[in-house]
Parts: sequence; structure tokens; C-alpha cells
Amino acid sequence: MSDETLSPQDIAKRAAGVAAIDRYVTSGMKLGLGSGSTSHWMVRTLGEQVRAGLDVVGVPTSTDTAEVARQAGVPLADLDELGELDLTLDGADEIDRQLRMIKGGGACLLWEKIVATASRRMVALVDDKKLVDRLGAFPLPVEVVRFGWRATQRQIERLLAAHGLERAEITIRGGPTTPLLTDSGNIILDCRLGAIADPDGLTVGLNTIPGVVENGLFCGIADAALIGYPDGTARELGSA
Ligand code: A5P
Repeated sequence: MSDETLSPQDIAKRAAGVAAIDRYVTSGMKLGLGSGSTSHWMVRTLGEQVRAGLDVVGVPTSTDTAEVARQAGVPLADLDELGELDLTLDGADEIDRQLRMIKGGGACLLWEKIVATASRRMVALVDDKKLVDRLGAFPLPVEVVRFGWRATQRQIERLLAAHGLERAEITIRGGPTTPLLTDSGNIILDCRLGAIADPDGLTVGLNTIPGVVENGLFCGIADAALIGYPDGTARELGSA
């Protein structure tokens, strides 16, 4: 894709996705392959390197990424065949300076968290607009089972109120009649919170609610972030 057809944010995403391969990937690695447009730049670049002789195997974090990887010629395997992965490279919707993230804008948070935590290292690939002082402007996705989802939503509202977030607005992604289903067949509740004072406490609390499968707060998971800029450069935050 030529630069004329890309927005400055897309150029920044491409910068992070492309630079990640050169910076972090070496032959023999078992890789977690993230989801979303930034990760797909990374997967396509990985495919070019595989065609040039790089020997890696990837575990996709969504059916979409599996398709992009197949088209790019990246060898894929099942997570349970590979055991612990060397590295996961994945995007994010927001990231703070402690490398805590909101993920799940593409509804892939469950597989993304399973794959990231099955990896020795995780590097977030983001454009510069994703770096925030405080998480929460991006709606927090919470994946819940379909059975009794309104009861689960009420429990989430109670928990949010206990975290000082009583004005949170929660919507079911896709709407109640045609909800979006995740790759695991669950639904997503998007929680508009504004600002999250205690992401570490909130992620633990959410995951204790029956019916919640996983939430989009990723705390203590990323080792570093590679931040892309519209001038085509990328810089590391943290250390992988
Ligand atoms: C997918 O569920 C998300 O976690 C993505 O990683 C996130 O939405 C980032 O997407 P972009 O790279 O397209 O901004």
C-alpha cells in the first residue's frame, strides 16, 4: 500500500508492525500473532521474511489473523502443540506508561490474553495515539457468556460502582438482537468508563463475576511497547 492511501495513523501502525520483526524476531522462534490492523502489518512482514528463509511458527490470536498469516505464508500451529511461546507481538487500543493496556477493540481479547500469557515475552505494537496517561477513554470490552448476560451486566455495574464508576454506560456490541459473537461464541459488553483509577484491581474484580469470561484490561503482561509514529519511525517503551 502506498503512503498516499494511508492516514498518518496508519503509517504509524505500519511503522510499529514492520519494525517489530527486525527488532524482536529471530529464526527458530515460536510466536504469538496478534490481531488488528497493526498486528496484520507485522504478520505480512513476517511472511516476507519467511519467504526469505526465516524459520518461525506462529499461533494466531483470531480467525482473522489466521487467514492473514495463511495468505502471507507464515506457518501456523496449535498453541497446545507448541507449549510455551518465545514471544507474542500484538496491538492494543490504549496503553499507559506502566504498559497496562485496554485490548479487545477487535473482539479478540480472550485468545489474545491466553496467547500473551503463554509467552515468555510480550511486546505491544501501537501507534502513538494509543499512548495515554490514564486508561479508560476507550470503552473497556468484557467478554461474557450469552446465558444470563443481563444478570452478568448488572453484576458488572455493581462492581464498577464500587470502583467509583457508577456513571458507566454499558452496551452489547452489535446490539441485543444481533450481538457480535467472538471466536469462542461469546458476546462483548463495551463499558464506557472515562477513566480507570485502578486497572489492576478492576481486572481481578471483573474476572470473579460469574458469566464474565475475560476482560480487556491487560495488566502486568507486556514487557515493552513498540510505538510507531507518522514519520515512519518506531521507538521502544520499556525493555523486551
Ligand atoms: C483486537 O481485539 C485488539 O485487541 C487489537 O489488538 C486492537 O484493537 C488494536 O487494533 P489496531 O491495531 O487495528 O488499532
